[in-house]
Amino acid sequence: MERGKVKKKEKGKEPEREKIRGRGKEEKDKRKEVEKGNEKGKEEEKEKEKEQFKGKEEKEKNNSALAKPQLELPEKNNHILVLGLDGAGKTSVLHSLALNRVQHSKAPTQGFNEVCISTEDSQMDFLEIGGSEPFRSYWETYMSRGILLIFVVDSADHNRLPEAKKYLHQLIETNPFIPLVVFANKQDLKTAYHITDIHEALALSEVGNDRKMFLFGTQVTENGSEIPSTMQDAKDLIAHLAAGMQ
Ligand code: G3D
Ligand code: MG
Repeated sequence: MERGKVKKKEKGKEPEREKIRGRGKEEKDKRKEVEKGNEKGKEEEKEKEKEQFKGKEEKEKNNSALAKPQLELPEKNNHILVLGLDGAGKTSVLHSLALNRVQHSKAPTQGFNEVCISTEDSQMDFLEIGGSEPFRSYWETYMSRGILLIFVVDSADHNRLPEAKKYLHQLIETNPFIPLVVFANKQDLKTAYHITDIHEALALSEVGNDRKMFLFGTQVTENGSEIPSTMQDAKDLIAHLAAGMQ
């Protein structure tokens, strides 16, 4: 069984929004991704994509849903938030976690992406909020409602690490107990900082004694290849943490 749902709305001064949902199940040959683009100030669609995601026939069923800017902000309280500066690799990492296969993003996220990953034991609702300036104002709004924060950084983007650090610390100050999982992404790049340097650059020793904090080096390289074991480990941990926060 598979389902797809596209929802798009636009209103007033709100940023352009669009919502895409795609769900894949165990069927090996089926892959589905629905993607639409919409731009503020324009009434016409800018892009529309459909692609079938292939659900992996292992122990789990993967349901993925992506959303771009949408008028009605997701109201759920149990989101796993995926935040970080634009270009860090949030969407790529999310797609890859959902499919257990490397899947690069196709375009910068202009709003929100919701991705639901279901396993036999649990369901995880991820919410990625775009990392470019116009969307950062939404980050804090969601912090109080999130159950887990995944913060993604581009380990090779040395110049913007201070900015990433600033936002990360602003965010976690608003929610002293939310567990934090940091993805030091793009470890495949030669210039990428090692995770120990990322730990220091982001001042992760200062995230608070009462907070669970984990740091993973991740990479999303060749499309279609299996995700690295570190990412699988991260996914398992996220499922465990999320289950503990429900
Ligand atoms: P974002 O959602 O945080 O904004 P994206 O980031 O997932 O859209 O990724 C931004 C760019 O980084 C994309 O390239 C994507 O393919 C690339 N990328 C993501 N993860 C990795 C990684 O681990 N290693 C490398 N080398 N590249 C990665 P484009 O070219 O589309 O901008
Ligand atoms: Mg994105």
